[in-house]
Amino acid sequence: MANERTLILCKADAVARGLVGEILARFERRGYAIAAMKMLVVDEARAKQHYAEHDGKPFFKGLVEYLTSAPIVALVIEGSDAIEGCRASIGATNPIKAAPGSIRGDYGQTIGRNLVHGSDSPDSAKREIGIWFQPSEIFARPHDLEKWLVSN
Ligand code: D4T
Repeated sequence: MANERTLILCKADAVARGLVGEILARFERRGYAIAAMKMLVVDEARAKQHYAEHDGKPFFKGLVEYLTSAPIVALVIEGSDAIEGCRASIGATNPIKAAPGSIRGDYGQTIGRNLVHGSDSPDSAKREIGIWFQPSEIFARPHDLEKWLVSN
């Protein structure tokens, strides 16, 4: 088990359809913490940088258009084995193949509108978090949770 941070994007369809709360609730209820979060409109350069590994593929242009088409919510999610765990919660890339109970399996129909992105490896997570967040925008997980549950 490793404490990991992963980059999550609630893409344009997730925001437009009002599913951000539902998506974040799933991560939080699994016990992962939100370490960073922002809503933004993505410019083409950042979208291309994020999806650089797919440059040249037939779906690349549509992917960049989709990511830049409307506001998204970007997050850093933290927890034990968060990279693999969040990928499991998100489900297979193509929603039609994603297991019921996963985000894509419950809310998605097509691969071109698959709602959420999650980093797929520690190297990707490091690279992607650097694209979307400054170090000063990322916060430590609360280790003093008791303080927020009890009032005096
Ligand atoms: P992301 O990166 O968005 O979390 O998706 P995955 O990690 O699950 O899948 P991916 O990197 O292989 O694909 C990135 C992105 O491209 C879209 N896509 C992918 C598409 O529109 N057509 C395709 O044939 C493929 C393979 C969907 C996700």
